[in-house]
Amino acid sequence: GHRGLCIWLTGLSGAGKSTLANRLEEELYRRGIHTYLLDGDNVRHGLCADLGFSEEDRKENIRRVAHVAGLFVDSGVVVLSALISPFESDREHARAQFEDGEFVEVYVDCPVDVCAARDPKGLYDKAKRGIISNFTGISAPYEPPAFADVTVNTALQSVDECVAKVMKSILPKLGV
Ligand code: GGZ
Repeated sequence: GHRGLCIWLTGLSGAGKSTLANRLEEELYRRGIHTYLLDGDNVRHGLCADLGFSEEDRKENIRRVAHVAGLFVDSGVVVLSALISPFESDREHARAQFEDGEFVEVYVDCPVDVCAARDPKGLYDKAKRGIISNFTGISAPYEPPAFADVTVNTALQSVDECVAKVMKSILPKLGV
């Protein structure tokens, strides 16, 4: 069997966290590794349905997801978390839930202009017009990670290249 692991993806809306997480799940599945994806979009419909986008609510969102991720990791599952998680302090709190080597922080880096040009859900447009407030990168902060274990740049690298780079760093930690 393999060890449990938390792969924590952080980055702006539209940076490619969900895309990367889904591709990583496929790669891990092919190797017989059991995964579970905790996606911001998804948990905010259930576990975190009562939370908005204030600093306090984002902090609570990350706390809950990190806690659930810890339960999964204890059971031997590889958890992928795909939350913007804009604050370093919250990401470090998440990291502190895990043993050394059980937490991999992946910075899904992409310039805000590129994310805003992609704008798959039209949210950047709404944020710029003031229809959505507290929008990360436009009207709310994002603190780039200082402690990322891996960084991928989705504006410069293909999805395949990003997947390969992350896989290279996590496979040794799985003991496979
Ligand atoms: C940021 C927002 C906001 C605001 C709605 N700010 O790209 P998406 O649409 O599908 O994913 C984003 C998601 C962010 O939720 P997270 O749980 O990842 O955020 S955090 O870690 O900061 O708690 C975006 C959508 O929700 N969305 N309003 N104001 N993103």
